[in-house]
Amino acid sequence: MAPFEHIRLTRDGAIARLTLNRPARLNALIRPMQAELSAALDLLEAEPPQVLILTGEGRGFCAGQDLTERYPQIAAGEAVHLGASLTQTYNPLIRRLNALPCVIIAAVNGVAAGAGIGLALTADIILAAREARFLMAFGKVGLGPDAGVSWALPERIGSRRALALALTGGGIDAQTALDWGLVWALHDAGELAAATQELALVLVAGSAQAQRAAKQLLREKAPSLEAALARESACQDALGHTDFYRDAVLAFAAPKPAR
Ligand code: LHQ
Repeated sequence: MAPFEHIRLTRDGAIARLTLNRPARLNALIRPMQAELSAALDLLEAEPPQVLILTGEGRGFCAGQDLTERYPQIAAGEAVHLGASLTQTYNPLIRRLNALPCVIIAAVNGVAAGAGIGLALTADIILAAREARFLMAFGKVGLGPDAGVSWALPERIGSRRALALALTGGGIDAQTALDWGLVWALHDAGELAAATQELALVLVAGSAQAQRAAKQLLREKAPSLEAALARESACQDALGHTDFYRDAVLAFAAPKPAR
């Protein structure tokens, strides 16, 4: 689709695939890569696919921030301003991925560390290779969780587990991630891409409007049952006017010829 150096963005009908492409560094994030991700988001926002697959090239998904990027500054005794880096680059990326109306599948092909977990957590469905790991590497380098992890991880695995991981800087393997509900399904590494494509095809056969509505209803949790019921009613009211719903009801409930 577009010529990038550190990422790839391809599109096949209603399915787009965004691949982090710095395999020698386990797809660790550097500024030019973040700029490319921002340009990719411009394209995805202008023409949203129905399904976006987010994955990594090589044996890693994303090792988080590239720790060599700030080495010269730190080695020279200069101050680094991580807050500015977050507000200017990471936060907009996470915000924009979360705001995409399409279904996002993360195919976590290998290690996801630090901000790499944040990227994976922007997905609605996470598939993972059996060898994948989720490492809260922030703690190991003396940082707290960022890239939306402090918000999204407790929501998926519970606040106590998320806090223990943040405090220890530890990680979990793919099987634990599955057991804790972070991951939807595990696949052998060689089969992850095909399984992801298969799921994407199932999704594109469904109603994009209904998927968008489900995403909104479930991700932006209503503050009360009454608020949820009101939002559901408004949603169904709109979805009841779609061709998809009309065709499905006609196909299912039309009188069958007598046998
Ligand atoms: C890397 C990295 C890496 C550079 C592997 N950087 N080269 C922080 C600051 C600012 C703002 C925003 O947010 C953040 C949040 C964060 O993301 S903080 C967390 C940053 N990430 C890490 O601390 C992870 C560091 N990496 C590791 O601990 C290991 O590499 C893991 C456990 C991910 C993988 O271990 P292995 O499977 O044993 O692979 P490896 O260590 O041999 O890595 C392969 C290569 O990738 C290696 O390079 P080399 O030239 O020796 O082959 C690594 O240096 C490089 N690499 N992560 N983050």
